[in-house]
Amino acid sequence: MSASSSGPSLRMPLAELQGLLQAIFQRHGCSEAVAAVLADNCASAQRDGAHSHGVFRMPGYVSTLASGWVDGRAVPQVSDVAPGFVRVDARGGFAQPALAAARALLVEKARNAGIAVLAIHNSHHFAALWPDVEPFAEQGLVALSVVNSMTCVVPHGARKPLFGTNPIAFAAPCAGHEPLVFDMATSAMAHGDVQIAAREGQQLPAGMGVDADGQPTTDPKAILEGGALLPFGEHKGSALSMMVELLAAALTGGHFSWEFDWSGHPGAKTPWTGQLIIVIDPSKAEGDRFAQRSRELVEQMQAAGLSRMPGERRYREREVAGREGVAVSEGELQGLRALLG
Ligand code: NDP
Ligand code: PYC
Repeated sequence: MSASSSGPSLRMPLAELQGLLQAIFQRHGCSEAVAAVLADNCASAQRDGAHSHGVFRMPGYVSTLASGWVDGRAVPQVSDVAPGFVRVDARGGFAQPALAAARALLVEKARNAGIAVLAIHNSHHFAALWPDVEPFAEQGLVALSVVNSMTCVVPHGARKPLFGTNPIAFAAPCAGHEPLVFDMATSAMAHGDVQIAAREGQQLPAGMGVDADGQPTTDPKAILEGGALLPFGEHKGSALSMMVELLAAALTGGHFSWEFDWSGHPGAKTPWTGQLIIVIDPSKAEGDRFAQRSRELVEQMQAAGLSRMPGERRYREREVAGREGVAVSEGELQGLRALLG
């Protein structure tokens, strides 16, 4: 179900796509509440052209649910552990419903204390990370999140894979502008994009990964079948990936990327790890100036010659989708309907 190999693109209303995805999640064992959160997340990724985590992911969600690896009906347990700290046990369910359950308390704490941390463990994250942070910036807050995934990245200078693709997402308000958001894997490429390239028979740029013998390769199948990805930016991306393991797993009480064994659950695709979110109320430092300063930064970057901000491609896709509907190929739509059974 890749973005471009499955026939001409149709356009459908966001609500219709959400409804279809929600029905699929419920059909495959999710509670209504969990299905609604996941459907919103996945449809939003598709709307924004974040194809490695849009409807492309639905067969993976379904096979994981069928394998019994994840609990689609889990009710997260939220603990108010300190003035600036919330913990959530996702109880073997997905991370997004855990965040949804803790969101109001987290925002209240960030507004009271100036900063608050949300530590989620016993959770599965199979999605893009920006949907987890962007809404905080829409409320005038600054947010940073990290999540670790599954072993498929060789740390810089090491001989075998250990880290996950471990993304970092950041969002900040900006006056007169959509929130400034970036969301990036700490691997040279997201695993999802390697899968898409493999399905489409495309080669990758040099420097993305190694084959089963540890030799550099541009063949996505060689990376997926016994090989591994590399961190982006050599030792620098590797250090960030190490930080993600520490914050998302060691600090939250979740699993490191190599600590779970899904071999007894054929079809399982979702990493069973942890997630950390830090939310800051910038009004505590600069009154109402932060968003204006953020705007000044953007203007200076543009004056320096920058023609594209991180997040801008998604906002452009979102705007088109708002007018014309969300792009879904015929093949993808057929695949989704087949998942309804
Ligand atoms: P990309 O490399 O495509 O993009 C990374 C960031 O850089 C985005 O914010 C993007 O903005 C921005 N960007 C891209 N090109 C430019 C440019 N030329 N100039 C300025 N900014 C630019 O993302 P990745 O492939 O690293 O990650 C893809 C997705 O995979 C992410 O959503 C990530 O969360 C997800 N992921 C999830 C994992 C999980 O465990 N759940 C694991 C790993 C990845 P824009 O969005 O506008 O393109
Ligand atoms: O694309 O690297 C990835 C990924 C891992 C888990 C979910 N997405």
